[in-house]
Amino acid sequence: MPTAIITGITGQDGSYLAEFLLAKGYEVIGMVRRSSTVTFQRIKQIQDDITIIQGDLHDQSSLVDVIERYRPQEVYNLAAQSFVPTSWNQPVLTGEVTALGVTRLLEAIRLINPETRFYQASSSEMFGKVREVPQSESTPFYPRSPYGVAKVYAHWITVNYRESYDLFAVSGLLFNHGSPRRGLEFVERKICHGVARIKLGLTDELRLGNLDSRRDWGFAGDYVEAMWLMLQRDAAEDYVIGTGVTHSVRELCELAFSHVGLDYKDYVVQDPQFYRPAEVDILVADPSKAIKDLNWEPKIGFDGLVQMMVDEDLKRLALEID
Ligand code: NAP
Ligand code: G4F
Repeated sequence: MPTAIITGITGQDGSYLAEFLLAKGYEVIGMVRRSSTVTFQRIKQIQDDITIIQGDLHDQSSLVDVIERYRPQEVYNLAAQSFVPTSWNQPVLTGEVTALGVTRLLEAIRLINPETRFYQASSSEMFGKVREVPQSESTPFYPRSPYGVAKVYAHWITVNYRESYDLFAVSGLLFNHGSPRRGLEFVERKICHGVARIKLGLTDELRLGNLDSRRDWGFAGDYVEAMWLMLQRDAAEDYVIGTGVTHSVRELCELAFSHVGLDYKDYVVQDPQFYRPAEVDILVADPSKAIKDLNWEPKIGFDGLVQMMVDEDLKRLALEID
């Protein structure tokens, strides 16, 4: 039975990846940071099937301890300060966790178990002020936030450890992916959750920022399969993962509201507090390398994702009201 360690297992992607690896017969070890309250909401359905161990990307010795104890075949580094606006308020913390945390983990692997295969959760935010459309593995980076800058560092340190020490270390350049488990602060969940609250009469407005930026949104459950596929290859290479289709935040609003028979123009209020100091205007993936090498394709598109998220929030909120 292969052993995999997932950092960030309590997050959206961590929960889907853990379920995916359990179904493949892996022993799954989830690294979680200490907190004063339980953060296991997304993994409560599999808690008896996984092992939880404490560790923090800030703390080198905790990472050494995790690798030493389990000597895993695969490590998936999904942990990060992952919310872009927070990275302007907490740029040093974002650099410590999202950038330097990756070096700490790679050092632990290099020193203790260099046979471990390593996946780094890189981001389309690295393309930022895009140099070409669509974005592929060869598109130059131009990050627009401290988060994007930290992810560029994390990407290159992953490449550098591969080239310097011959580690099997890969960087997955993933475009936006959501799900009913997405954090409430990210725009697609904020909109779908807001639509459900409005439909159920719990509120009568939704305050958003820039409606004109465009993203390539897919379903998180599809994307964790691509992470695993990257680590099953003969050679370590980096891959862009996305749907190849882009939509504006406004289009997302139109679709989510119309799914429950409402018009977004009656409810959405633009609020300057949600504008960013520097925006990423358009992201759209060229996933052709992943389609060819990994035989990977997204199963759920934009419409299916938005409808699934609205329906799930309607169901959950209706139960809470009861
Ligand atoms: P998420 O839901 O925000 O989860 C982040 C995870 O990181 C949580 O489990 C969190 O733990 C953990 N974490 C934060 N700081 C930590 C620290 N110092 N030490 C250990 N763990 C820490 O993010 P996600 O959407 O699942 O994304 C997973 C990864 O993919 C992230 O690296 C993100 O930047 C990247 N990414 C995401 C997308 C996307 O669209 N979802 C696209 C490209 C790349 P707590 O539960 O304790 O907070
Ligand atoms: O949902 P967002 O906060 O996602 P963003 O900034 O694209 O980052 C997400 O995707 C990245 C991959 O590209 C990940 F690496 C990262 O960890 C995260 O998962 O914002 C999307 C767009 C932005 O242009 C933003 O300005 O939506 C716009 N937006 C408009 N109103 C809003 C809002 N974003 C948020 N969060 N909240 C709003 O009210």
